[in-house]
Amino acid sequence: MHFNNVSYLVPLVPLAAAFNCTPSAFQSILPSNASVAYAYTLAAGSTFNVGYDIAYPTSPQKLPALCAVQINVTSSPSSAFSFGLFLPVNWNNRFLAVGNGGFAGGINWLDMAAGVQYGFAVVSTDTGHNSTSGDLSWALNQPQKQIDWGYRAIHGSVVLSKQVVQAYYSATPKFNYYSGCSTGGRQGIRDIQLYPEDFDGVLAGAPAWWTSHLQTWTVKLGLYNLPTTAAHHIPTALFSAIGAEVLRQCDPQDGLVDTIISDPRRCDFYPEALLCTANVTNQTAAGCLTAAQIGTLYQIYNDYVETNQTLVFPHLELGSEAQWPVLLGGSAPSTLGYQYVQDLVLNDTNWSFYDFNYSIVQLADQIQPGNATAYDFDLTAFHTRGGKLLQYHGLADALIAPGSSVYFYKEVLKTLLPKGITLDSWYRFFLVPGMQHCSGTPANINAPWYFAGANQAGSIGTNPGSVYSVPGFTDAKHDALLALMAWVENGMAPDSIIATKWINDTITNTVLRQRPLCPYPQQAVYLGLGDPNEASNWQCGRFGM
Ligand SMILES: *[C@@H]1O[C@H](CO)[C@@H](O)[C@H](O)[C@H]1NC(C)=O
Ligand SMILES: *[C@@H]1O[C@H](CO)[C@@H](O)[C@H](O)[C@H]1NC(C)=O
Ligand SMILES: *[C@@H]1O[C@H](CO)[C@@H](O)[C@H](O)[C@H]1NC(C)=O
Ligand SMILES: *[C@@H]1O[C@H](CO)[C@@H](O)[C@H](O)[C@H]1NC(C)=O
Ligand SMILES: *[C@@H]1O[C@H](CO)[C@@H](O)[C@H](O)[C@H]1NC(C)=O
Ligand SMILES: *[C@@H]1O[C@H](CO)[C@@H](O)[C@H](O)[C@H]1NC(C)=O
Ligand SMILES: *[C@@H]1O[C@H](CO)[C@@H](O)[C@H](O)[C@H]1NC(C)=O
Ligand SMILES: *[C@@H]1O[C@H](CO)[C@@H](O)[C@H](O)[C@H]1NC(C)=O
Ligand SMILES: *[C@@H]1O[C@H](CO)[C@@H](O)[C@H](O)[C@H]1NC(C)=O
Ligand SMILES: *[C@@H]1O[C@H](CO)[C@@H](O)[C@H](O)[C@H]1NC(C)=O
Ligand SMILES: *[C@@H]1O[C@H](CO)[C@@H](O)[C@H](O)[C@H]1NC(C)=O
Ligand SMILES: [Ca+2]
Repeated sequence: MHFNNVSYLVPLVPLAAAFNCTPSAFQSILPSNASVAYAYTLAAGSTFNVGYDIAYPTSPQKLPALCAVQINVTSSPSSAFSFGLFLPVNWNNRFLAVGNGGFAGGINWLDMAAGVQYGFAVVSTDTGHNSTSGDLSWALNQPQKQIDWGYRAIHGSVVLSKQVVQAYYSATPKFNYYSGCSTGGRQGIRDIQLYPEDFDGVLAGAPAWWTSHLQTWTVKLGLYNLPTTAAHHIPTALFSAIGAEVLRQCDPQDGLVDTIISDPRRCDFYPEALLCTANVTNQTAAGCLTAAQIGTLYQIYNDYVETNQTLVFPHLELGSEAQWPVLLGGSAPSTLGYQYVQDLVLNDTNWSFYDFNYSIVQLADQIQPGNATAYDFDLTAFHTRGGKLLQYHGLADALIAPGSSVYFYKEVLKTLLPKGITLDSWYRFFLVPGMQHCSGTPANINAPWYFAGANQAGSIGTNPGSVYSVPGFTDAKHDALLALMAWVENGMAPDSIIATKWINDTITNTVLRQRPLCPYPQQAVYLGLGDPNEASNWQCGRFGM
């Protein structure tokens, strides 16, 4: 079936379920703090009707035959979380947990759908609240709900759903995996810090790991471009002109003019090329900036540092401009930033983001709301139990600066190398040139970005929920989750992952480009001959090493 061309995976052996897919059957195996909301079977080809889920409203289609279950768990006198499970009839003997995004309070049905299409028994939690990604009001004076969001709901649902899987199939999952991006990336990393036994392999994309700094930097970043009446404010209408100038200067600096900036950090960008000349009456038409606006550019492209160059949060990269409207385009910083300060740090919804200063970051560091920040760089326990961590981050991500992933990798390296633990055999990190936050690439960039990371299958193709893996390239060379499995199960470490770009991101169209992603600090180097849109004409390398 799904794994026919993936020889290292065992063939699917359909197991008879130990009991029927009914609420009472599941209830009978659960502890008293857990209650079954529903359990029913879906025939192959069905749509799972999500009903009302404000965070993940899309009902996945064309599912394999499965048992759908939702279970609620009381986690404290003032908190509860819920989780959904898809238990396929044709089970691949493996367990997968998928993560969330932002502050979304809901079950990630689309990522579950991609997981169950492979044959995984798959779980997702609502993280203990009910909200859209950008609405943090649920957290005000709710420390227990914050803890559910921070780490308890993911761990609790993993522990309980492993028990459910074991009972339902009368078999222990052979391997346990995790895949998540953004908050999902944080959830995976936080979980292996606190509970190293939970997973054999973790795929963590664009991790929002540095919560106390990331959310506060989000305020700082928004403020760079505010108020909208100020001379230094850059209207969103000018972002594309900035992006075009960055591309003009930085694309060739990696040696190949191909609309892709392979390594933005090696570009010596000269923002003054954007300065308006005399007598410009319409800046949008001229696509130019004033000196004050260029000052804002310098802030955006530079790290947020405090006294003595103390790093608070890394900068956005050159080439991220197309996604700037999300955090830099409004008349206020993103709610992901200022509501975090209001609802989780200060407990004061009257606080004005214009009063932001560094003491807020220090307070957030001290309180650590929900203990969400994944700041334990000592991953020894996860390494020792044989875990594998595969991390990635898009270089055109303007929601979470990719430098925060680089920083995390280096902190783990600095922590473990002196203890005699090298990373290469169990932890690799891939930067993705031209990819935005977790998925996608601007239409004029067309960078290969698809490798079946979290959120990706659900954002491509028609019939949401029906897509999984990399259609046409269902193997460990192209699919990051299969690459992780090959690493965990067969010791085949990913020396590269080939990312794919279809024309117009439509999987029924032809492939426009494929290119390898490389383990940090390597990058893909064009061999100088042949079609640069073919992955085989590239190799991973490192200038000067
Ligand atoms: C389970 O939780 C969901 C979401 O909070 C709620 O809608 C549902 O009524 C709950 N079901 C039970 C049986 O408690
Ligand atoms: C639910 O109850 C079980 C068994 O008593 C306990 O081990 C578990 O920690 C509880 N879960 C939560 C989230 O409180
Ligand atoms: C979530 O809240 C909305 C109101 O904002 C409500 O209509 C819906 O039923 C809630 N969903 C769950 C699962 O509790
Ligand atoms: C700008 O406009 C002024 C007034 O119309 C004119 O004197 C001047 O020559 C113009 N400068 C340029 C560079 O076109
Ligand atoms: C400025 O130029 C833009 C883009 O050409 C155009 O859409 C806009 O209407 C112009 N504004 C004014 C005030 O003429
Ligand atoms: C900055 O560095 C100087 C020189 O090392 C030191 O005296 C001072 O205390 C530092 N200030 C802060 C705020 O860390
Ligand atoms: C806000 O409330 C939390 C408990 O929910 C507490 O830990 C924190 O210290 C409070 N913040 C301030 C600034 O008092
Ligand atoms: C916010 O301000 C309003 C009006 O001044 C006041 O009634 C309210 O108590 C304040 N809320 C907090 C959390 O300080
Ligand atoms: C920083 O902000 C806090 C909270 O608004 C305020 O109490 C404090 O005085 C500010 N500190 C400085 C140095 O401005
Ligand atoms: C937060 O997590 C750390 C481990 O990362 C732990 O040492 C600490 O006790 C936790 N703090 C709270 C308040 O739970
Ligand atoms: C891609 O999208 C563009 C713009 O919508 C359209 O003009 C073009 O025909 C599409 N190409 C294909 C192959 O679908
Ligand atoms: Ca280039």
